[in-house]
Amino acid sequence: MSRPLTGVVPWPPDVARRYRERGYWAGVTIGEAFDDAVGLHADRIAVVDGERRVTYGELGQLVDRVAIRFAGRGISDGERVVFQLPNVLELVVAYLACLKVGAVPLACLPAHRHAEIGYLAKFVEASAWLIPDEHRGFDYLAMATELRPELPHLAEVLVVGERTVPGTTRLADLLADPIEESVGTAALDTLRPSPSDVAVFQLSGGTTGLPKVIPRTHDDYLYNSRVFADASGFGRDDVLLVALPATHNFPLACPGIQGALLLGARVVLAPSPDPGVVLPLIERERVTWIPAVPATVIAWLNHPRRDAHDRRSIRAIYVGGSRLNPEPARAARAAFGPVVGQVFGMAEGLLCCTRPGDPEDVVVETQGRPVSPDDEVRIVDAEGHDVEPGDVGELICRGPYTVRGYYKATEHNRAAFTEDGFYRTGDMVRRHPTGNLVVEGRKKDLINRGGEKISAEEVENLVLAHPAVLNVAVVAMPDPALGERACAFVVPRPGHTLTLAELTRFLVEDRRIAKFKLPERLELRERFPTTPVGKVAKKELREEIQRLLEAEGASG
Ligand code: OOB
Repeated sequence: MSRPLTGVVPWPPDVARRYRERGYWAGVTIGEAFDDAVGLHADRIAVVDGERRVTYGELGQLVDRVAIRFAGRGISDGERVVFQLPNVLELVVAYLACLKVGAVPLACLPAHRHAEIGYLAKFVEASAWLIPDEHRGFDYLAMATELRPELPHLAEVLVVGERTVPGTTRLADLLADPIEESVGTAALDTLRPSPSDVAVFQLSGGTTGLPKVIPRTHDDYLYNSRVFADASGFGRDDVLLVALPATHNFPLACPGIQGALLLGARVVLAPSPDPGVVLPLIERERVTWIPAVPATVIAWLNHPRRDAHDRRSIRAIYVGGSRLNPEPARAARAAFGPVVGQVFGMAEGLLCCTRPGDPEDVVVETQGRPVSPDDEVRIVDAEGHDVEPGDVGELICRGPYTVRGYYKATEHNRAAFTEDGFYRTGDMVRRHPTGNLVVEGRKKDLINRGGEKISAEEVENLVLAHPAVLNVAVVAMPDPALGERACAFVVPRPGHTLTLAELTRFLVEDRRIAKFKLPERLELRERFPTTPVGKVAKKELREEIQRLLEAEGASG
């Protein structure tokens, strides 16, 4: 029997009952749903990774073999596993293996470094960590060796690749372990988690000093994939291209790898979203369906060899993660055709998308509408009252796949959720006359760098530790390619100064944060503008950097 994790906020019993009665929560685990797909589609190709192609039958076997070995090492039954793999077959296998035995993947990214992993692995008390030996020039084994003494719960470091260091195990060697398979398979049945258990820990874009962990249950996350597949017209004959980091909620579960593999569809893994990688792959694999962020779609649009590759197989390019403005949306539809749609989603739950066949204007001007009939969305003012129809307000939401609280965050949950369980998204939206939502901005203090979310407070806390810094404010500055990048305004200590190069060195070498969080511009000031209550007036700083950039653009 599985033991439920403490620190998870459940849905109220009457609400849970309703979701079950209405069939949203099917009462099966993601592992069982995957097994059903294996049974139905054994000979179809499930995953393509470079030259490797595996059928559902083969994938099912691989997953079971890894699941048995994981269980044999205590990686089961609510234990947490840090996932930090690039887009490779082993990630898919290990993910499904965890879900089968009730181990909970923590959806970290290869870009995370000592600061993020050190904090998160400790916070969730992870007992295992999955890494490549090396990826994009970074030595993950060295990071593991360094962090390990700080992580008392960490029993296993599993490596995809050739190299190991003492205390780490190659995933391939684990598979070679001789164990009685029949014993193992019987064990799998006893390890099956409950559908209401946490299946996966997703990560919040984050607006606070420390990243927040989002518990997604088998019931709700399975529904997340299925209902998004329905709304966006994804089916078993689709070929999904995964070029975004695979553990992110969008490529993982909307409908993502998970949705595709429950339906008998095919997943094609791409090592990066670069047009030089993606465009030939679309042609070779006859890709039909692509989750993308605006920045990558714009890069594909502008690629000189864009039209050199056959892409007539594409039926859908869903763009989201950050705002796709109407102008690039029109350009994308002009280049790729009416296959381009929009998605506005969040790791906390709620998913909105435009629908196949929606009129051009709706697809270009809105971010879609909720995918479940039981998604409850409200647009409210600062007092929590509904705004007038068509006015801008904060989006709050609840529903059958939107969490009721972050993991082990009682204090923060009081602010992030209303008393009646709505999640305060921090996104400022308005309702389009068609009923769709238009994202107009946000209230939360983060920078959205081409879909990668940077918590301003998190970076500020790190910058403040620099000896030359008296005060800091990190704000978004507009960027033509990524939408936004981070700019750090700094008030130096008297007699000190600071350069961007030194700040970068400090954050990378001393504080060891993920590179995408680095401020990309530094502005020194003697003091900051303040609001009437004495807080740093970030709005003014954002306007200031925007004016500066415009002036530089005009003169340059
Ligand atoms: C997706 O998930 P997260 O958790 O990385 O980020 C969620 C936040 C939203 O609250 C919003 O601020 C922003 O990202 N966002 C958008 C957007 N899609 C997401 N802002 C403007 N326009 C959009 N289309 O980003 C995510 C999760 C599932 C599917 C797609 C994206």
